[in-house]
Amino acid sequence: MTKNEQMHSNKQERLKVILVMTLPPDQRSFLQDRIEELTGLLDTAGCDVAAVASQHLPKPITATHIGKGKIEEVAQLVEQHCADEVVFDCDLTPSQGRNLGKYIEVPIIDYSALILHIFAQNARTHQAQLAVELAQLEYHRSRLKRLWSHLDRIKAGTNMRGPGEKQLEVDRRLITNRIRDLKDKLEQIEKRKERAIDSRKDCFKVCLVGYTNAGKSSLMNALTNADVLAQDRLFATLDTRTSKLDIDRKHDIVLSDTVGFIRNLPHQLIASFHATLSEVIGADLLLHVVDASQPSMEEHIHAVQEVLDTIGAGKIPTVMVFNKIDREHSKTILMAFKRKYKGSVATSAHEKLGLDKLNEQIRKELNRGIKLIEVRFPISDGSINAFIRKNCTILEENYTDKESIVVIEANEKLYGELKINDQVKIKEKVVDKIGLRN
Ligand SMILES: Nc1nc2c(ncn2[C@@H]2O[C@H](COP(=O)(O)OP(=O)(O)OP(=O)(O)O)[C@@H](O)[C@H]2O)c(=O)[nH]1
Ligand SMILES: [Mg+2]
Repeated sequence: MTKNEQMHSNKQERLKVILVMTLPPDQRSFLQDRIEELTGLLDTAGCDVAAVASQHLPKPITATHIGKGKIEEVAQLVEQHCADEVVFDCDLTPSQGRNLGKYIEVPIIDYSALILHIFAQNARTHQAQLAVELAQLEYHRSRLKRLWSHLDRIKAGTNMRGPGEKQLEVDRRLITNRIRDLKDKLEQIEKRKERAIDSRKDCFKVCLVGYTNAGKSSLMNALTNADVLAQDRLFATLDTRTSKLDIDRKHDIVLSDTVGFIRNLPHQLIASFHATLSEVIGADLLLHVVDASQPSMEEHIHAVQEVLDTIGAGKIPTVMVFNKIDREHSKTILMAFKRKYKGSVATSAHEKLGLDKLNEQIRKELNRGIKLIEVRFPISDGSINAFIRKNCTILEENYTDKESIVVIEANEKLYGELKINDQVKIKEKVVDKIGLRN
């Protein structure tokens, strides 16, 4: 049984690890927060931190990331605590992993491997399992050499390849085939997902995003009757769930809950979770949920913004939601954050505080840029007629022999959709009448 399977199958048997922190000197003040976060991640992965070794080098050492003295210290800590693994707070190159392995006898796990392991542990649906397997294989493909290098020592001659190298080729081919297979399967799922998203194209799509454990799923449950899983566990949600948000008499609004983010989310995961993240990319509005009881909430906000930028969702209108305000936290800090992020809302999903304000803010965003427009379309075109009747507030209605002429209110989204239809002629009557219906 591999170590990962061992971690997975036997929850009672927890592993002891030595944690190595490598923050550069200018980030030293985050050390305690980062140790706590890593300890939380390791706890989720079924590991206990036996000891922490830190080194704050301005630039990592190319061959081993940390210096020789620190490696010796880590090796001693492993012996002293009979540790099962050494976990780094950062990513290691394959050669750094190999070099460190010469001095440290237990497995060495880097940050990406740890996050991938937790995702694998929590993947419940078929789609999430495929996406995690793909990310893990992409990660391992570049590290394959390490597994088989011991066989290379049995090389027969300079022109002959050792058994390790042949084995490596076989493994690489198997992995490449499996990766292709997984990508095909995920592409099929993505197509199905696109069709589902397309069927909601007339709806105003709101998506909960945020750092893992911020309370996105709890808010989803508090705002709708979706009944999604909310747990004090990192990456409890790895899929998307969408539910109707019944807060506006005219518009259909849907709310989606999705996978949480973390600092330095492995790029393999971002790529393989594309189908899941498509819900975020296609949203009209993001609710960026922040755990306001976390001292490092600003850092969390930046980490989430970074992921949003990476996936191309950085420019979607966003409402900041400072959640868990029932917990002890500094009111002055929260005030400063609310000032910085205009239109933000403070909530408690547990105590159901601030939910009306949040709904009001969503309605405001829905009506952002509302315009009063005159729309002319062929009287014979039933689909445009039906679209307008379903989605818009009609203020005036007239007819000629060939045309229907209606004066309607349309928000930016509806306006955009009408504008691309070449059967429709639009004349703006009043520009940007925000709050027209209030
Ligand atoms: N005190 C308090 N706890 C909350 C609140 N909202 C959520 N929690 C708790 O925070 C933990 C994480 O909540 P989730 O809703 O699962 O968080 P999430 O953002 O969906 O997390 P992931 O899916 O893992 O990314 C759970 O233990 C919740 O009970 C809140 O308003 N107040
Ligand atoms: Mg969740």
